[in-house]
Amino acid sequence: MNAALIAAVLLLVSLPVFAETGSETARPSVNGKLQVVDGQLSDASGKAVQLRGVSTHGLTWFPEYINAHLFGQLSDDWDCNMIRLAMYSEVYCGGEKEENLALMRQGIGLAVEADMYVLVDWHILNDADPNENAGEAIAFFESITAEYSDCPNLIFEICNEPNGSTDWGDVLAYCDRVIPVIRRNMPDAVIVVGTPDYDRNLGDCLLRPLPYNNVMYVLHFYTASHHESLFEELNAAVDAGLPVFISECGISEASGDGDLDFQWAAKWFSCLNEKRISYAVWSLSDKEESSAIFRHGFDPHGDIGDTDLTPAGRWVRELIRGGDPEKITAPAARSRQDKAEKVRT
Ligand code: IDC
Repeated sequence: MNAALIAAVLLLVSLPVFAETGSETARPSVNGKLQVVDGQLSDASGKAVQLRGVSTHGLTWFPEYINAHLFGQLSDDWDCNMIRLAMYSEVYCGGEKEENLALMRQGIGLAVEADMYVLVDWHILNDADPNENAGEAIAFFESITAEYSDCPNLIFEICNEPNGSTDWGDVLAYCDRVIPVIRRNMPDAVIVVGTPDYDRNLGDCLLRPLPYNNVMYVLHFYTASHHESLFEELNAAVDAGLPVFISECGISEASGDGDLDFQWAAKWFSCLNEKRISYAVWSLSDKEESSAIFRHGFDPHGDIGDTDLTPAGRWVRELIRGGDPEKITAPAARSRQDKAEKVRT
């Protein structure tokens, strides 16, 4: 057999494997504009898709991470088909609007170049109720949707994590102000909406769903903190037909630091893969906290080598590349080197 024939036979043998595992990665250039069909995120033709990617840390805290070489590696080498751009509303509204806007625009442009979907995140956190800065949010979404109205890559996350005393009624009121603004410029864009208690309460959304098409409800989990009850919250909501989107999750504790829990990570991500639920993992940074993907001191303009990754980063890369969550090798505990690094700094 000559080489070309061998290659053709190998290709034929491998095709059914791809079809069976559904490991093909949806891309904006191929799959086009997204929509929600029967509770499932789907492509322009109505085919179910799962987006897998990472979330930046606060844009202005890690601005160097918004660069073409890094985004290119995430897309090509990690197989990310989505990136989330986390723009802290408190920082934006607190006087750093221009810096944030510039990084947001740059990030969107680079995501488009790298053929990834991009989640535009209005990252409320200490501003616990999205209504607090709703005026700024409306102006922001109005200008971004006017600017990118023809771009199929964009998904809008209109409030990161409502918390404190904010209830679903408050979020609904905010949605009624913001969603029509987005819809004027982009009538079909997918919009994902934060839920009360730091995106951990889907029950009220089931009782009072939003009166808009192409919206999804957000749940966030951190595998070293969130186990049975939140896992059940997700499963019950999805089984009841609610479109759920995991715009942020981690394999650390909810603080973004502390222990990693790979066993619960396997359970959570197996469930997401099985149900084709999209997710972005926190965070694309080298901050000295266990959820960071990169070791402290990583040069974000350089090539990503294995030793640049933290234990979380190594696991997450295999996950996004399509590894079976139950089979990805997990380090037994934080390595001595990690602990030493932590003590030194
Ligand atoms: C955390 C960061 C941490 C930062 C803190 C406050 O990891 O470095 O000091 O925010 O800005 C969330 C939030 C996300 C948190 C993350 C981890 O959406 O902003 O980032 N987390 O605590 N929800 C649950 C966990």
